[in-house]
Amino acid sequence: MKNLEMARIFNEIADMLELQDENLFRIRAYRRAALNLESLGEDLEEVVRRDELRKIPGIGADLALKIKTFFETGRVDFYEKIKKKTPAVLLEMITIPGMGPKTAKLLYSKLKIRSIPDLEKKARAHKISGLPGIKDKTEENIIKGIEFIKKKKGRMLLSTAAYAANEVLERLKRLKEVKKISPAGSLRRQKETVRDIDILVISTKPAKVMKTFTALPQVKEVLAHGPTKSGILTKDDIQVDVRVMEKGSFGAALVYFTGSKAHNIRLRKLAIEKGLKVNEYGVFKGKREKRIAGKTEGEVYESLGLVYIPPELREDQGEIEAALEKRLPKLLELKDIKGDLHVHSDWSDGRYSIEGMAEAARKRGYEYIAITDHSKGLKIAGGLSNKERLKQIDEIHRINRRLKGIKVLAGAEVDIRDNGSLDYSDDILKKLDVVIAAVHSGFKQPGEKLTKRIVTAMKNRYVDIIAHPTGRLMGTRDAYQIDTEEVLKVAKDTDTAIEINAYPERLDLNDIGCRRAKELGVLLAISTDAHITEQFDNMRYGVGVARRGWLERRDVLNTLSWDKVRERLKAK
Ligand code: DGT
Ligand code: CA
Repeated sequence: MKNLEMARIFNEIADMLELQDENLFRIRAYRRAALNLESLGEDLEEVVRRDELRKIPGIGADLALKIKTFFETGRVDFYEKIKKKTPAVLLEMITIPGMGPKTAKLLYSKLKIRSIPDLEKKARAHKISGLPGIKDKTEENIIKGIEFIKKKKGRMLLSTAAYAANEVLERLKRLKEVKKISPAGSLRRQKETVRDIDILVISTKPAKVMKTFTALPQVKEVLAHGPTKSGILTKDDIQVDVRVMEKGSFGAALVYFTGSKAHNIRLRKLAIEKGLKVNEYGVFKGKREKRIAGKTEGEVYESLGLVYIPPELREDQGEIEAALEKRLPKLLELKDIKGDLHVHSDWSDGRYSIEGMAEAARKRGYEYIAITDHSKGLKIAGGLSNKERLKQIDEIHRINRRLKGIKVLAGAEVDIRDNGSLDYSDDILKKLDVVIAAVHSGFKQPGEKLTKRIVTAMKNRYVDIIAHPTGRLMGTRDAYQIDTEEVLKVAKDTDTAIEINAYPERLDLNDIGCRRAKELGVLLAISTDAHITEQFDNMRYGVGVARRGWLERRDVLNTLSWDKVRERLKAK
């Protein structure tokens, strides 16, 4: 389908007309046409064939002719013509959030901007502030806008990737020609964001697999259709590549396509040192290149003198050395998790009752959950007043007498106020089984102040866990400027656990932070912060972070049974 391509051309024409200060109505006409093409329910080519283009809202005689010519000749002359006249960098510049055509043109002509990196360099060198017609904040906004674009460019959350991959995996698994199937790439390594999805299949009938894959209902566009490798774009614009290998190469291919690239490079070097050769087909020995491994990942690693390295560790961050010396950690697993220490109910901003959340947790095989509704300062999230809090504690005790098979802990997610004090007094805090404390305001404060607020909170003997310590929301908000090292050190000194918040946008503390926490001997708690029962499923992303941070069962608080958790918390 060429609908989106046509829409993109119209949108670009509108951009270029805007840069030329063209008539506003003309610009709007192109944008409106683009919008209507994007939401057209059928193949545009069909409409052309029926000669019904003028029936599409916003398509007049002129645009209809352009579309028709595009299908006949593969090009739109008007588009090619103004494109030649418009510097490409200007078109790129106006995609930066907050950068209008006026500013873009001014910077382009005054500073001779050649590319976005060039623009960034000049912004950072303060060449923009002070130019006539430029506002004070513009320079700062441009830097922020470029950062935002760079980060966002083509990466999705791990959870989005996992969901899209699963839809493809489930469909392909049903084929009898598919003997084995596995995700690879950054998705398999559980990286917090993923650019594209890689899937590996064993089959003796690759043509059949390729045909089914490229015709799946979720396909928007087939990017490549080859005999053993194809790529598609889903309707959500997610790229999925599927490769078919033969049985003898599956392990080697899985190692190769799981990556990371840095890890693969180290493996190849190691092979060369041993007089071997490793690639996606296997491990080969001698002049005649006899294959000595390839069927399983285990035998590939073994042939290189390594123990099996779990995908989450394959980042060339010391895992090769550890595998050579047989001192890899025995990584935490999802099944080690015994409960969830950060859960909301309809007493604050959750959707379900305490019993509803507890019941869902019990079905998952948990031994306990802590109900940690918000504190009074967080009014927008329905924070509980002192009186309501005391009432909730009583209610939880009552529920526990009724409920079988799961223990509900009376907890609270207590707001850390601006001066580091807590939103409830100690006589309330000491009545709670679990106290988690978190910053919910003043994200833009200087790092020193934010660090001090968290440190002060940790020094309170009743604070058990610091929730989402850096406050980041991927795609929306950067981590606040806290001194993580200082926070972790004080966590260790004060016997405070640090949360790995398993919300896909948060994953906070992140993998790097976890590894440092472990080095310092800080205990972590993996929590879902669930506001609905479905969000209990996010635990696996939290476990993914922990595994990428080299954590073992003993590093994680909620792998313990409640008795042991209570002992640990009481020790503070
Ligand atoms: P991303 O960016 O989230 O998609 O990350 P990956 O790791 O999935 O990267 P991708 O999709 O470009 O490639 C998948 C794997 O294929 C990668 O982890 C390692 C392997 N690979 C790709 N390109 C190269 C390469 O040039 N050399 C080596 N040794 N391996 C590569
Ligand atoms: Ca990938």
